[in-house]
Amino acid sequence: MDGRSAEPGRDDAAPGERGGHAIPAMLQRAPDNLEPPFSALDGFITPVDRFFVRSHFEVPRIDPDAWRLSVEGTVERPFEIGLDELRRMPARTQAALLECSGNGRIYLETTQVGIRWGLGGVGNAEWTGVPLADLLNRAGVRPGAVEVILEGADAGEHGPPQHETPGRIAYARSLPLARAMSPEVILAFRMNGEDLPAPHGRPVRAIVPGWYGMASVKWLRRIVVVDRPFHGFFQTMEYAVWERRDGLATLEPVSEAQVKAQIARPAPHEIVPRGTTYRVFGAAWAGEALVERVEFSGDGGASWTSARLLGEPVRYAWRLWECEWDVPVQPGGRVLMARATDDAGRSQASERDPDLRDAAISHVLPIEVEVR
Ligand SMILES: Nc1nc2c(c(=O)[nH]1)N[C@H]1C(S)=C(S)[C@@H](COP(=O)(O)O)O[C@H]1N2
Ligand SMILES: [Mo]
Repeated sequence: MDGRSAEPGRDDAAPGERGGHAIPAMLQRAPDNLEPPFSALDGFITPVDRFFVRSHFEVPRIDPDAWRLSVEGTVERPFEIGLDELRRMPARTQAALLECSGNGRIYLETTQVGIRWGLGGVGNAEWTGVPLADLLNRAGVRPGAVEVILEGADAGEHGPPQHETPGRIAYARSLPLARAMSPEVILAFRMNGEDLPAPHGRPVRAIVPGWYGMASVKWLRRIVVVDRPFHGFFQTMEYAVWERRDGLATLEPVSEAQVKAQIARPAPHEIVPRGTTYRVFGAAWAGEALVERVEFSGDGGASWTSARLLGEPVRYAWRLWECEWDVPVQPGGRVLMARATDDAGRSQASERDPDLRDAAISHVLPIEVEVR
């Protein structure tokens, strides 16, 4: 058997993806958090039924006809807008990757509180929506504004005892004003050409391309322009990392996604036939930058070869890649690795940086397979 033919839909496809079906794993129920197997990767766009779901609270029930989004705070002309009016505004369609900042958490050794993602907390979809800047300009941002808070309609009490919230809080995240004003930050109502599905934010969610998924607030209900930094739960207690400045550690909200390559096939713990040539296949992404290079190692990082980048570069989306691996004749466990570098020369770290807490898992991951 040759690894080249290890494609979903073929008879020799990895378990869990036979016939092209990739059954997402339920990582948590109520709220449902779903992780499809990353090994089912088979194209540039992730179909909706294979797109991971990360929700902190139950999906809010929203009647699209009654839905209103308010734009308020440090603005000249606060207003509300409904779905029909939003859909009539000039929209743009763009591919963008979402990676949960906890994607890959099973590779961390520390005791963690977050959801235990494997490699599947990432997807690449095509989103259609209206630039946030167009709504902010209509409201007229007042001088002194520094951030824009995006608030979802989902709410609840949250976290283990050491993280208790002050009663019910809504899911909310802020963006620096300059980022909120950039044209690719959109309020999306379509995903891969369909109306946005309920688990992904129906009727309208934000898409903040190049940032980790937590910034792309689902089920939008309020946009609040503020004249001081927001220190909400989801950018302090969670989704925040330590930065060192002048020898002092300061907690900063997680923002831009870091450069990263993942191996889709072979899947972790897949049995690979010895002495064959296996077509290793995966995806790489680089936040707001472009992927410049992907390297592959079949021997736990001792030696590296360049992978082929497939297709064309698309900013904010992932880039598929492949690499031939001469599988050793000697049976036994092997550790595979992939490492990406972006066009600013940034590369993945080989060791985990503990300042990143349980977020932004972008160091080189060891993928164990069995050669037989
Ligand atoms: N309102 C709201 N928006 C949210 C979340 C949430 O729980 N509530 N989760 C965030 C996180 S952590 C991620 S990774 C992405 C996941 O988007 P998806 O479920 O469409 O994949 O949504 C973000 N937006
Ligand atoms: Mo996330």
